[in-house]
Amino acid sequence: MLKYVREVMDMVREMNPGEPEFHQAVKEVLDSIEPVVRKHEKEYRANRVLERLVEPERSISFRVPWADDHGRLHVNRGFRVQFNSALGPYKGGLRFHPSVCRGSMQFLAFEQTFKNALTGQPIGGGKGGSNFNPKGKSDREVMAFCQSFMTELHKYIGPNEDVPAGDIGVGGREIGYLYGQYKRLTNQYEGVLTGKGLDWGGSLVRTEATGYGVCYIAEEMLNAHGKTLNGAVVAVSGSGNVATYAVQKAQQMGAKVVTVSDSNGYIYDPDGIKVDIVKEIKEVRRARISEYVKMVPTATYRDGKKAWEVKCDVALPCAIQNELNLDDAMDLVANGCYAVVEGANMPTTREATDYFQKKKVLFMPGKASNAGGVAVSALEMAQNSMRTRRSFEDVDADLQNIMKGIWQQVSSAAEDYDMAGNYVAGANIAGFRKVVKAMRDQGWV
Ligand code: NDP
Ligand code: 2IT
Repeated sequence: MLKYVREVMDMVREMNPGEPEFHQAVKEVLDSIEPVVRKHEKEYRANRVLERLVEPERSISFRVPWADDHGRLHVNRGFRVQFNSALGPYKGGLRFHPSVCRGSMQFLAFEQTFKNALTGQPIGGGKGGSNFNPKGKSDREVMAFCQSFMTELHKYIGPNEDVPAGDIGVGGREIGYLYGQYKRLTNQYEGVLTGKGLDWGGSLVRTEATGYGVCYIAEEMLNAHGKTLNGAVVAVSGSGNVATYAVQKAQQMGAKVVTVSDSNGYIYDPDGIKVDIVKEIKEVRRARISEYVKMVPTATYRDGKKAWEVKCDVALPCAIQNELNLDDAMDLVANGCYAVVEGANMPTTREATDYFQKKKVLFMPGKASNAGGVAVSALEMAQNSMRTRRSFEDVDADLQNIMKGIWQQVSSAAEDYDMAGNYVAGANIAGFRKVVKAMRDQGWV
C-alpha cells in the first residue's frame, strides 16, 4: 500500500475508534483509488486531499425525546452527518433502525458522496437517522418520534443546504410526518425532503427508483458480457422499498425472482415472487415476510436462513450492510451465480467482494447500482424548485439514462487504470475524480 494512503487509513482508524463499518468503507475507496493517488501524490499531499476527503464537513448528534402510547418517555439519539458539499447541497437518506450509531452514519454519508457524484446531479453527500426502532410502534408513536426528530433537525437542513430522504425504516409515512413538522416550524413549503407524497411535491418514480435503477444497470453490465436478465433466475434479499421494486422491474424484464427476505428468514417461491403480496404484507400490514406462505402455499419459508443458499444466476442484495459474507459468496458461486448487483449500501463484506472478483463473478457495488434512488431525488428537487411536475415516463427515461451513464463511467474508469471489469475500482475512481476536482477548484475548505 502506498505510504500516503496507509497514513490516512491509520489516521481514520485512530480518529474514529469503534467504527468498523466506516473503516471498511474508507479502506475500500482508498484501496481502489491508490493508482490515482500514486499519479498525483505530491499535489494531493500538499493539499491534504485525502485527509479532507475522509473528514465530514459537519456532524450533528442530538437528543430525541418522545412519549409512547402509555405516556412513557423515551430518549433516542438523532444524527445528521454532512460529509461533503463540493458538488451541491448535502443529500442522503434518514435511517431509523436500532443499529444506527455514529459509525454507521459516517460510513453511509461517506459512500453517499461518491454515489451522488456518479449520478451527475448537483448533490453533495450526507446521511442521518436514529437508533429509534419503528417496528411494532403505532402510527401515533411514529408521528411523535418524527415530530421530535424534526424539531431539532430543521435547524440544520434546507432546500439549498441539506435535503434528507428515506432509507431503512423511513418511507412515505415517515417523510409525511417529518415534512408536516418542518413546515409548521419554518412556515415554508419547500423541497426540503424528497420522497414526498405525489400530491404535495413528490416525484413520480421516486418510490420505484432505487429498485428499478438496480435492474437497469444490471442489464447494462450483463449485456456487456453477452448476458441478460431475460430468463435469468434472480435471488433478492430484503422485502422493503428497494427489494420490492427490484423484484418488480426484474420480472418486467423477463427474470424469474425466486426469493425475498427480512431479518428473520427468507421466502422461496419457485414460481416467482408475487410482488403484490409482498407489498400487501410490508407496505399495508407492516407484517413479517413469513406471512407470504399463508397466501402462497406453494412457497416455503426458511426461518433464520439467508436467500444466498438457493440456486440463482443473479443475486441482488437489497437489505442491509454486510448481509452477504464469504460463506454466502461461496454458496452462491458453487450454485452457479454469475452476477451480483448491490441494491443496499455495502451489503457485501470485503472478503465476499474479493472472492466474487477472484471467481470472475460480475460485481456492481451499491454506490453505482443503487444510485437511481438519489438520482430521482435530485430530479424531485429540480421539480420543486421549478414548481412543476413531470410524467412517469419522462422521469423513468431520465432514470434509465442516468443508470446508463453511471455504467459507462464505471466501466471506462476501470479501463483507464487497466482494471477492466473491476467495477468496484471503477465506481470509486470515477466518483473520487469528480469530487476531488470540485474540491480542488474550491480551494482549501
Ligand atoms: P426498508 O426499511 O424499506 O427495508 C429494509 C429491508 O431489509 C426489510 O425487509 C428488512 O427486514 C430487511 N433487513 C434489515 N436487516 C436485515 C438483515 N440483517 N438481514 C436480512 N434482511 C434485513 O429499507 P430500504 O429498502 O429503503 O433500504 C434497503 C437498503 O437499500 C439499505 O441498505 C439502504 O441504505 C439502501 N438504499 C435505499 C435507498 C432508498 O431509496 N430507499 C436508496 C439506495 C440505497 P426487517 O423488517 O426484518 O428489518
Ligand atoms: O442510500 C441512498 O442513496 C438513499 N437512501 C436515498 C437518498 C436520497 O436522498 O434519495
